[in-house]
Amino acid sequence: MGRAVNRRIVDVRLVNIRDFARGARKTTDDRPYGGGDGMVMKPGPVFRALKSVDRVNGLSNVVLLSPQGTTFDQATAWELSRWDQLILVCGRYEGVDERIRLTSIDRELSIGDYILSGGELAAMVVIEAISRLRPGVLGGERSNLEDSFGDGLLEYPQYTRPKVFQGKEVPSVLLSGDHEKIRLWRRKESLKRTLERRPDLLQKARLSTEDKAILGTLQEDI
Ligand code: 4FV
Repeated sequence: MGRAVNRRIVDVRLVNIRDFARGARKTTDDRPYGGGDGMVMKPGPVFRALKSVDRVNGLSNVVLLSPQGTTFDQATAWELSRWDQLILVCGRYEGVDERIRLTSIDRELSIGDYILSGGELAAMVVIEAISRLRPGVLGGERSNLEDSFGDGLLEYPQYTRPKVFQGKEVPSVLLSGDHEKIRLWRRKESLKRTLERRPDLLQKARLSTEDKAILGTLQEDI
């Protein structure tokens, strides 16, 4: 990310919502109408902060990070990586006043079903996942298409030197130099791992005839 920012492939700017708060104490939160614990982010400071951002030729998307959003995934990362500008709104306290959603938000994203203290870490996750899909960010043209979820499956097991570690050997096929055998072994391992750990992904994955044949044999073995 540092290299991407230094090489101006990615530009990350911060807007402090408190700079748009009013009153002596520049409060950004208040008690929830209807009672209850915790505080809510006031709509005014967030609304004014959003208004202060110069939009890049209109192709900008305002994203609110919150547990109520659709779950962020690689497909969403690819989609958002095509935008020229993303404005990521990071909540605090119990969340932002609903009228921010109703007036200013294009989409809502969650990075997972757990509660953080603020949306900042979720925004950082989104920034990293999207930035590495921009051309020139990954060193040595490392293809991000081979990543996990690149084709909707979990990645195959990876090995490097030494050949034997803790008494465990690198699978001989990977030492064979037979690229077709290696491709097939990796595909089988990806399908096997996905079937065992994330069968839900198989519904969405783009599977070839060869994949379906391999899956057939794997399902027989179960
Ligand atoms: C969250 C998530 C998240 C909720 C209240 C911030 C917190 C606090 N954001 N994915 N999970 N946000 O937990 O995106 O304001």
